Amino acid sequence: MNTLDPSHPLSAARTASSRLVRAYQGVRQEVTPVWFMRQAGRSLPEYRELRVGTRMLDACLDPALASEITLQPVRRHGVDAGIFFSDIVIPLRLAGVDVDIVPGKGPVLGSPVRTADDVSRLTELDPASLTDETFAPIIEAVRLTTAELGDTPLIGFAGAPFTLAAYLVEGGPSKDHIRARTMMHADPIAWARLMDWTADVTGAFLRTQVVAGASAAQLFDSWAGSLSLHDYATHVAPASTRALSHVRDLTYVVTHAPDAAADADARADEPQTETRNVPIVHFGVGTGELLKAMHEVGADVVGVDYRIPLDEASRRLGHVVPIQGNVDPAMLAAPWKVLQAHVLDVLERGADAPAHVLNLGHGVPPETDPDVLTRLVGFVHGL
Ligand code: 1CP
Repeated sequence: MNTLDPSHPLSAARTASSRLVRAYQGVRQEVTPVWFMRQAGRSLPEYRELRVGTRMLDACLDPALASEITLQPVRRHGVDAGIFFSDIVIPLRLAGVDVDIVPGKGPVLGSPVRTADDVSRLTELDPASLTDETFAPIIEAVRLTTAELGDTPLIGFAGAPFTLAAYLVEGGPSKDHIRARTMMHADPIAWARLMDWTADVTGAFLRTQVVAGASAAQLFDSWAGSLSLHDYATHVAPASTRALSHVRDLTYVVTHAPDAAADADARADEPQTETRNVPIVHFGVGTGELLKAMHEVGADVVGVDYRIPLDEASRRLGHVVPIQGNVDPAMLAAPWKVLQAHVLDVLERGADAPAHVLNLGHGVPPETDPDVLTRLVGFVHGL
């Protein structure tokens, strides 16, 4: 167990009783908390303006810029959380991998990792080299951001080993991640080495954000939906557990005011303390068949994409897991009445789970009218 610093927003009781954190811990909130995946980014004119002339990864490593971009959607929409502006490939870059983000495309590798020798070369980059010094721009950006956010929690995130490996092996974005899926069967030993290395690199990135001030952690296994349940369980889940083990031990202590209604044995005049862990969310696209397995790798909350209704997702999770999702991003451009009816349906189905955080089923499409997101937040908060 590792207790967060007393100045951490969770320990200092700034975010510990926020709607988002409590919902992630399974306590249903009177008002459903809401945030949007990819809320910081291309749908906002103020983002596009700030990004002019700065490459994506340079923006991520500029603390003042990354912090400002993280705060933009919180100010504009009044969402219940900020998501740290960064990218899943940042820890790869900081570990020494030749990777860039090409505008309009996504992550592109200088040399793809296709053979056992390539894996050996990659894994010579020691994850232990990712120290606080290497992560300094991330730590500084998180500190600047949480100082501004006050009682609003910041969500830290990282890519899951499989999703990162899909980019490493393919060399860039791909449709079915077929080379990565071939490697896991053709050379399971090299694959396991690749996954373990990636787990430690991405896990260090996630831990850094939480220790620096994030109040929750989300692991994105965006492309896990291309896997069968068997392949996921055998060749992917152990590495995701390993990645999450970097944050699983992080705890904080909350102190409850003396409670007059406390049980008779407890000294009513003494404050009660309780140790809680930093909540972990696990999300993937098209992962209806994997929800239970994705919970079991060590997540507290499961993010659901728009392909499966939340009541069905909750049933598959045994009705005991808080869920996040799953407004269809396509609905954001539909007439308001249509979107409103869809959101009400999502909320009603989300009532099947112990707690629900409203989100999209995947990221905000770049062409989304930001005013629709603001209106949606107001609508959910006003219910
Ligand atoms: O030019 C630009 O503005 C770059 C577009 C962009 C942005 C805004 C990229 C390139 N990354 C990001 C930021 C980002 N990436 C965030 C923080 C902002 C927020 O969510 O509000 C997050 C959480 C990510 C995570 C990310 N990057 C994922 C997982 C989430 C998901 O959407 O599934 C993935 C798969 C990536 C890779 C990536 N980075 C960028 C792009 C365009 C892509 C996807 C490429 C592909 O389709 O394979």
